[in-house]
Amino acid sequence: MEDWNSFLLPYEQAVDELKVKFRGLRPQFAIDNDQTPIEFVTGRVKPVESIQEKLVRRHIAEDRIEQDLQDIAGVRIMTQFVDDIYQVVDILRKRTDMTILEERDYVTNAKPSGYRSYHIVIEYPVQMVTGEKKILAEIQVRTMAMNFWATIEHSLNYKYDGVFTPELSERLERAADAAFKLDQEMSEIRAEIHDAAAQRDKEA
Ligand code: 0O2
Repeated sequence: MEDWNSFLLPYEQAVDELKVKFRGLRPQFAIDNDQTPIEFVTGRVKPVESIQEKLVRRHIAEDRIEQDLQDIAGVRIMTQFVDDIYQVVDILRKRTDMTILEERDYVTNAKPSGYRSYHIVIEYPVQMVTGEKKILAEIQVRTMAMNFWATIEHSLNYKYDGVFTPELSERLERAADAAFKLDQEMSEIRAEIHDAAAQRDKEA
């Protein structure tokens, strides 16, 4: 690639726009006093070094990068509860400012590492000075507990690449299961609180 800076410009624009759009959904829930399914939103453009590493690892030719590398623009939506993930996915499916190309449900089907998240690949139009440019972006929707695990596992994997013994991988996988159990417990607690509140209102 001759000029990474200009190549990455539409991706930077897309990440900035998507962050604003998804963050903007939060106050809309607050108006109706509804619990917002979106806790916080982050986004990043994949660093050039990671792009290059992924091109090699996935045997992608540089002239196929725009079609074959789906996560140069990446946005994460964090939720409180597992159910909220699917509520967010439904909201995204109804949007007319992006087209969903692919969905991967690693929430129900965790990766062998223990990783859980809902991945959505979208085609997103960015208005450049030269006209419209459609780019691919990946949206990852996950609970805060899933994010806690994935963030730490990712940084350990990156820092200590190649020294993961099977025993350490297994411990990380068990830690991911523990995070998921925490998610399930929080959902059950919420359900019980809802039931108790409904009962109290009925009796009042
Ligand atoms: P970064 O730094 O987050 O950008 P592949 O990349 O080949 O594994 P694929 O098919 O391209 O997989 O896409 P997939 O699996 O839907 O999404 C890949 C991205 O999901 C990763 O991007 C991570 O963000 C996240 N991810 C997937 N598996 C794991 C995992 O086991 N642990 C953690 N922490 N994150 C995971 P990158 O490019 O790896 O990294």
